[in-house]
Amino acid sequence: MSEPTREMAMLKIWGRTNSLNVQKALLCLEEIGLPYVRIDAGLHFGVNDTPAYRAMNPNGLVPTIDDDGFVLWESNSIVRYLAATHSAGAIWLVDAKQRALAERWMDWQLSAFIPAINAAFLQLVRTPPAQRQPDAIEASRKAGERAVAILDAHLEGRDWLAGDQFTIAECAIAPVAHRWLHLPMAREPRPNIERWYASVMQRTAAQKVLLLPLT
Ligand SMILES: N[C@@H](CCC(=O)N[C@@H](CS)C(=O)NCC(=O)O)C(=O)O
Repeated sequence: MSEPTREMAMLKIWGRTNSLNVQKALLCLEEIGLPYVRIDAGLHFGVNDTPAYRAMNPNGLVPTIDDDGFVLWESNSIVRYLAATHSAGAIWLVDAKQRALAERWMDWQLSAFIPAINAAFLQLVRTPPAQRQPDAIEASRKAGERAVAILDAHLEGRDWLAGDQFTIAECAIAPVAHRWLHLPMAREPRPNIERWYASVMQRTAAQKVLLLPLT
């Protein structure tokens, strides 16, 4: 007698759509074309402070995914897992050296890009004008400019961050670049980033995930 077959559960992702870390995972899911159910969580939605959520993700942060019982948190790890399991040879580069060059930008996004611009984002988008700290905004603006100068120089003469196509590097960097480019403050012109960002935004996945006001 043959074993009864079990339907795979659809992938679930917890996280609000205005979270940049959630956007990284959503961008990856949309690029891959994998069906998923998204559950609002974080900030005013709550959910991420419940015992049930913390049992999945002890950090109480978003995003978290559940892929048929396989639970994973940390947005870049989620991007790597989804791309490796569903997009080998496309957004997941199979060649180890090529992939390392893409993954480097994911690590740079976490360790350098977001730390540089986060204070400016929190001040300009999530802090009432009367409570803003101009010095904190200016320090973050300057740090952001130093970071994007590195990114802009890398994109000189390149269409994509690594290899010759949209990869996991874009999944991690594009939501942060989108945030930087839409912060209500003065910025230096960065022609290579602007050209690359325009290419990213021509893609249906990016239009679905990133065309939101900053909130
Ligand atoms: N390193 C984690 C950071 C996750 C994180 O900081 N998530 C933020 C949103 S971008 C969060 O959960 N904030 C609390 C909340 O939304 O309630 C990752 O990349 O997944």
